[in-house]
Amino acid sequence: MDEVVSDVLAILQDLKARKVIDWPREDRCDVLLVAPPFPLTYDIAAAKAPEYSAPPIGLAYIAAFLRQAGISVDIVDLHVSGTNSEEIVSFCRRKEPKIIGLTANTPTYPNALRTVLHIKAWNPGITIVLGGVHASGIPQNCLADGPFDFVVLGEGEETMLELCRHLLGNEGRLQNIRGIVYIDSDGKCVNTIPRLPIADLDRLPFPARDLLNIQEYAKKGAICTSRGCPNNCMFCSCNLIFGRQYRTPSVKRVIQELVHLYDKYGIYEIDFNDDTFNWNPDRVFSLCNSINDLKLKLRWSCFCRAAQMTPDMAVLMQRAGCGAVQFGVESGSQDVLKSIGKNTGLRQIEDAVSAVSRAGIDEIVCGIIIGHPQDTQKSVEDTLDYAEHLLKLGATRIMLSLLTPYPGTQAYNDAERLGIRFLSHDWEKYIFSKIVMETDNLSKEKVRSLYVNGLIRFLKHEKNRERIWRSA
Ligand code: B12
Ligand code: SF4
Repeated sequence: MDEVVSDVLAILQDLKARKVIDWPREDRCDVLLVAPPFPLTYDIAAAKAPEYSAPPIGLAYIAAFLRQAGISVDIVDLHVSGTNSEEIVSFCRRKEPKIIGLTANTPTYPNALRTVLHIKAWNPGITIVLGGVHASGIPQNCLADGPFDFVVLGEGEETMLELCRHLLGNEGRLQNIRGIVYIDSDGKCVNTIPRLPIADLDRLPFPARDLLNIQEYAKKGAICTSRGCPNNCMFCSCNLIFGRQYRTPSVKRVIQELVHLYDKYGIYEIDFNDDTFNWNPDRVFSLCNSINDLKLKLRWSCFCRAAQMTPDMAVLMQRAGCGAVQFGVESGSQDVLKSIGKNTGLRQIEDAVSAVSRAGIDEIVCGIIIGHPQDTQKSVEDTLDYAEHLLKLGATRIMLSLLTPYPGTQAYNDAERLGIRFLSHDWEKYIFSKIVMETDNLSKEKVRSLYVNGLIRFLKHEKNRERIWRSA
């Protein structure tokens, strides 16, 4: 059957080359953006699991920016279309792109690589650009893997546009495009000058959700109302993407996007994907007041910093439709919090959880990490006790993770000094629930038993509650 299909395609290609027929313009694109499938370390049914079913909003931003500049572009999310990275070739045959742009975080990187190997086997001449957090952490390693031609570092809209203009229309010089890494004709790795973050986020068009089958995702309403986080927690990769400068579009622009989501897609359940939604309290007040004044009926979730949370803020957020808040608590030991650069006090965390609970926000998720370099058996046990205490204060779920030193983070770059010993560089295992490292204080066996004990302890608690995190 495959042979018949490729014969027919070959005949069609030939007729097209001789201008006997022309394929409709909208089926072709110059740039095809691809999200790889999740690794099989996730449940085979991960494609349908609500907690992982989210649109690749980064690619949708890039697509909208390119399209606005007149470049034809499409997106394919191989994750929702199944788990087979070979499928990409049939898309490429149809779309005939000149440039393929892939996104990857660390666990999806191996599948991004597999996907590209299929593409290059089909067409060795096609240009492949890799973006996203993994490549931003270790660009040289990704290029050394072979099939990628360029890595785009961090925030990708402007860089990808300049790169596409250069590749498609020979505009500008490659060396002058900020924020890219590539191997030049002498085999030298070139790392161009870093790109400055986009100052005016109102300039960005809304993500091109029309290029995604948005209704297929459980978390259809993903939206970013800010970029960047001024903190520098040693395990976190966020700064690799949007940097440490906290930037926001205007409240008016955010409201327009919320209205657009409802008018165009009927979406009113929103996940604010911001790294730190409440970094600027004035903005939170202003946004929530606008939602309330306009009587927008929304139900939303966000990631907040405990240190910035106040009772007034929590009440206003609840009135504006906030149904779930997640705090990165990380540890119940003040010394460990200090050592990881968290800049939050235990008292602030307790006050924040109590305030959000009293305000009547249904879901309060507290993220805890086990295995920090300074962690000992005692500090982890204290942390588990502390998490139990937070449940008593109103937290509804403890999300327990293992420290995972993602490429480009301080935990990764300074691993030796911090006493981190890598046990695996199988990136598919970098999902917070597999042991990929150990320290002098905590062997992998010790970490495993503490982690399992913690899971059992909190599972029991969750079972007693009938709330399910954002998955309705
Ligand atoms: C919301 C979120 C989720 C959601 C939705 C994910 C999604 N599909 O968007 C859910 C809950 C599903 C999720 C799951 C996970 N997540 Co998550 N998530 C986030 C969060 C908070 C926001 C993501 C987002 O919307 N970003 C906004 C968009 C616009 O940014 P972006 O996608 O990075 O795209 C920009 C650039 O990276 C670049 N770019 C990206 N791709 C490309 C491609 C090309 C060609 C170009 C040129 C540029 C480019 O340009 C874009 C626009 O500027 C980030 C933190 C963060 N700041 O990114 C963590 C983050 C991405 N998640 C992380 C992790 C670890 C996970 C999980 C592994 C957790 C787990 N235990 O399973 C899973 C992985 C799921 C998977 N297989 O992909 C880590 C990734 C670290 C790493 N090195 O891999 C992050 C960075 C958090 C952190 N603190 O470190 N996540
Ligand atoms: S963990 Fe949270 S507060 Fe710390 S750097 Fe990352 S996004 Fe910012």
